[in-house]
Amino acid sequence: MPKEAWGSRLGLILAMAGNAVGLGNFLRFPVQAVQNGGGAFIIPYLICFLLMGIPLLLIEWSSGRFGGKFNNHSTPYIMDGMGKAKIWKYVGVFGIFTNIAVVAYYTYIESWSLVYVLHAVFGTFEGMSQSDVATFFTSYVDIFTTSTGIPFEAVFFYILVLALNIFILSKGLGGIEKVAKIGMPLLILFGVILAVRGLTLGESGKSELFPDANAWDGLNFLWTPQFDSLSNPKVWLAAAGQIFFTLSVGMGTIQCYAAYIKANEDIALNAVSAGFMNEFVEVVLGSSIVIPIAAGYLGLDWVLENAGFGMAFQTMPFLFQQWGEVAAAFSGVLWFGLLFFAGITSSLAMGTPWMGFMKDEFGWGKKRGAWSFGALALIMGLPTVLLYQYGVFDEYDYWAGTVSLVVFALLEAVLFSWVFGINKGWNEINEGSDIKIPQAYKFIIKYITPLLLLMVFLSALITPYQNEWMDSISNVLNGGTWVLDNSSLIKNITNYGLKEQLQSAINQSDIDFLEKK
Ligand code: LEU
Repeated sequence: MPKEAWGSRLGLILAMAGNAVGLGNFLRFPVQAVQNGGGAFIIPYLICFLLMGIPLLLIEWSSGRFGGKFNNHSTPYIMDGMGKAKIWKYVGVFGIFTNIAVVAYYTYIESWSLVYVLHAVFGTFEGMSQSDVATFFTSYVDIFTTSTGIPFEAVFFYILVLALNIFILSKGLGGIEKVAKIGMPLLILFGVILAVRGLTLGESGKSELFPDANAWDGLNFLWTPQFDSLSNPKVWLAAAGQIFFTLSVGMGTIQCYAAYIKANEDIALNAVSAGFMNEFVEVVLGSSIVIPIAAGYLGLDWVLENAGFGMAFQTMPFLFQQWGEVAAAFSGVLWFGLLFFAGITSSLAMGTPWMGFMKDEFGWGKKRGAWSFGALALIMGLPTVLLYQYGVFDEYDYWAGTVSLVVFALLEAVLFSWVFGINKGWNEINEGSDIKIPQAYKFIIKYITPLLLLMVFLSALITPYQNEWMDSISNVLNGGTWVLDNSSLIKNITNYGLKEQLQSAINQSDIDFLEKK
């Protein structure tokens, strides 16, 4: 029986929900939804949640609690205990590095949020034009605008946020639980207030410059289902990617949290509750803030053209100014405070696999575990801060935040159903459970989830030119060749750094065919 355990069921659910609810819910989801056709995205997204998200949650929660029974608290040890081959331990180690690479850039965004709370309070954005607000951000992260080549403010706050994470982690589960108990309710409260604003803004932001501004257009775009997207692999891949990222599956953080659940305690209901809580925050709150508020002032067309990660920091502070000085400060604190809480409850989770591993392998205590984690995160993270303009940040997001999650999820799904064995696995899921998971999930976990994960992985390998699947297939049927997109995994692995040269070497007639479409 593990000595350390969660203080209460509420604490556990809030910590697990805090792990899942993160920057992805507010920054990544709306952008993915807009870029993949709004209502066209939602159906594949929900199907991916049911067929991959829920099964992976059940796999991870039950694997974690199983490992905890043998006093294992880290993915290498938990996985090692589930399969005889030594390789599983190394798969677990691979999972740990995903966490460190994600936390490296994730805490950088966390630090922006904290800084922007302060700037909102001090009224930095007062009277700024939209382009001033946007420039404010670019010069914050820019190494070229400082004479030394080091963006000191950015580095300072990055290290401060890392230190805060180390401090909380060194307090152990109790510290994580406390932050989740404060952070999650506040996040939801802040989110609800902003969402009410988003949902009631209507046409009040209309101006001479933006006569089409209408928040309802943004909401309609997101919420009018379009079934034609169901045949487009591009949308499915984006939906699957968002599900992995938002639920924090495929990284091992859930296993490590679940390792501290007592052997006879429920996991089925807890896993499903935390998963649904994440979906509520993502689908309801995440889609009711940035998109309608931006559409309410700048119009849906602007949103469609400019939807991107930058909206949160480069546009929102300007839009808040439209509500007057006090309301702008207030909204800025709510919005960036919400992002900060969302971020920190997730980054803390990413510390636990490393700390658990050091504990299992070397018997390290919490302080040593937390400091060594912080040091690794700093070493990995400084390049994202100092070389932001060179795309280091995006590379981390691609390799750690996208590819690794799918690879790890596929391997753990195989381990659970085919090596550990679905019958044993199903018993683990149902042991002590407060709800009955439908029997169909036994079939889904064994066959459908691994198969879908394999398909996602293979499709990422061979993503066609400009992600145009239908056209590429018809090009091949017409005797052409399959032209890979630069975003395809194969290209990223083999042509790294040489993308342009190789791009120009591919068959021009195939490109012409695809571009004519
Ligand atoms: N689930 C988190 C989020 O939505 C991300 C994860 C990689 C920790 O932001």
